[in-house]
Amino acid sequence: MRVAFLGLGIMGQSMASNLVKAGHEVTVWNRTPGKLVEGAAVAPTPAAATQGAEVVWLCVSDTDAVEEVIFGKDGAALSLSEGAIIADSSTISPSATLKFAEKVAAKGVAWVDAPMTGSKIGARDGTLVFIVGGEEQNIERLKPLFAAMGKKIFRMGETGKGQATKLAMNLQIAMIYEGFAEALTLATKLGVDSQQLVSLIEATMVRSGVVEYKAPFVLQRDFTPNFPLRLMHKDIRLTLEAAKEARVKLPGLQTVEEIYELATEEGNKDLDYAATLTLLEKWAGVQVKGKAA
Ligand code: NA7
Repeated sequence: MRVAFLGLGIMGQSMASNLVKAGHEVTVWNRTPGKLVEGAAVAPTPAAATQGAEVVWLCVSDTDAVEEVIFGKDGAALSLSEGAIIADSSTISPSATLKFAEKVAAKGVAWVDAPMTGSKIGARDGTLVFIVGGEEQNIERLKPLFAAMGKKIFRMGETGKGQATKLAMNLQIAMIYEGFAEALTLATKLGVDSQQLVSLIEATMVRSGVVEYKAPFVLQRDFTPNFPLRLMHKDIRLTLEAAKEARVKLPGLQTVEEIYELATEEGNKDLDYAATLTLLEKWAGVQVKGKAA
């Protein structure tokens, strides 16, 4: 398929590369020039990349970035062909997604929201899980592309439902991790060995995919970003906004948001979100240690 891929960040660069490897004809664009994908053509603007594309795949930071890339100066909307599909793997506002979809529908273009989970390793290995909203027939057309970048697709309903579900998923990731970080901090302060605590967690119903994934990094104090704190913070804010629009109260997440705010003030926004632990450690006057540390 002819694909314009817009946004070559941590996730987008690997995703576009996997599309090329699967034999698709890919033209890439990134706001900051110089990011390349072997085997893909490079366009100077989103509009130029979109010329003649059957699918425009987006993977940029946030709602404003999606708006700019599609509807801004030299945006993709200027050269969308009738019958094209926009697939958006950025995590953005569900209500803004509906507005954007309505705008491009006037040009005969469909919008599929396709945020994903699986972090940079999943993007690199083509094992992402896509959480998708849109018409079944459009998702069907995108299947070869999904297959090149991921291992599973969950269709959650019409356009917008992918983003809504992604927020509900990240809400849990953020809160489960904070629970783990608080438990580690308290246990360390009370003199419990953190490696032993992790072994116990893994042997009991307290275990979770989040802890299983994060514990080895945390115990080695490796906070290099798999999923940067700034992006999780963005998702937490999006979730709180969506909850406000829907008149849903999320008091637990509200508190977690304050921790992210403070972690950002501490200068940790570009570390992995696991680095929120360091704030708890600072308050408690302890440092969690693993066997290897
Ligand atoms: P990164 O690595 O922070 O990459 C973000 C990308 O978005 C990168 O290509 C940026 O371009 C681009 N970006 C950011 N703002 C804009 C604007 N205003 N216009 C155009 N392009 C922009 O994020 P990830 O790849 O980890 O994640 C991407 C999304 O997937 C995000 O929603 C996550 O929550 C999930 P730059 O190179 O800075 O010029």
